[in-house]
Amino acid sequence: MSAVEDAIAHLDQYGYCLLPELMPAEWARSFAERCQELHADPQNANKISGDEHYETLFGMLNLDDRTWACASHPSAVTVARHFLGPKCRVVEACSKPTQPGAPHQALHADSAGNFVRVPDIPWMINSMWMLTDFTADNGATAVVPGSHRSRLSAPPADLDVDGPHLHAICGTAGSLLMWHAGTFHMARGNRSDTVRIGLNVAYYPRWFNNWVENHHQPVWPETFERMPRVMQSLCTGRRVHTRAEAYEAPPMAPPEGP
Ligand SMILES: O=C(O)CCC(=O)C(=O)O
Repeated sequence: MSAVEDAIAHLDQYGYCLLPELMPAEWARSFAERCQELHADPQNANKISGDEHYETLFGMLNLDDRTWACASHPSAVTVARHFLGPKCRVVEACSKPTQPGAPHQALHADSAGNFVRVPDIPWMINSMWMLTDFTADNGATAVVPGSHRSRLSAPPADLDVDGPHLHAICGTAGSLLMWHAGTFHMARGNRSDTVRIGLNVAYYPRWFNNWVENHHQPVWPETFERMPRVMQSLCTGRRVHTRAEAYEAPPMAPPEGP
């Protein structure tokens, strides 16, 4: 089996897979440095959520073209298409630094909050490019293997995040972690003295209503124009500047009962 076929089989069985060293480590580390500058730029403040420990900068497809090389990497796309179909798309890419002193992120599944019971087919394949080395001490993403088969939209409240169910997925800069959205996961706390930076790229099937993720940024028309064909073929959503233009309006509150 090829490395990608192995990765697909692993993701199918355990809910995640690791593709080590897909990009040169120095390339990834230099991209990580740029991510830090983008987080510090006041022009991007309206695209950032989180706090001083763990920030998410949305809209990376518009902010740094290296994002495209990650999002359209043939191994990543092969895995995403295997689970979501040939027409799946890249909907968002974000930079996620975990600062020294950060506590564990809350354990969660992705884009599952609107399901009463999650479907038994994948509704999203998520991914994390390690732009710095990921270690158990500096905030590596941790997963609960097999939890994608639970059909739960959120982890059981009593699951001990410091117990044996959580596996820290470690790798050198340039490696790629991919997971089924139903796999319970979190960024571990950062007990080291260096920042951990990941580039998160989210793949969705076209039937999914991406309005549910309320920070996602659309691909700008001028970004789309500059993209190579392979990246354009993965960005088939509306090319606009604001979320209001990209996604349908939030639903109205249900009418009062009699
Ligand atoms: O930053 C991480 O390691 C985890 C990211 C995450 O939980 C997510 O993108 O849903």
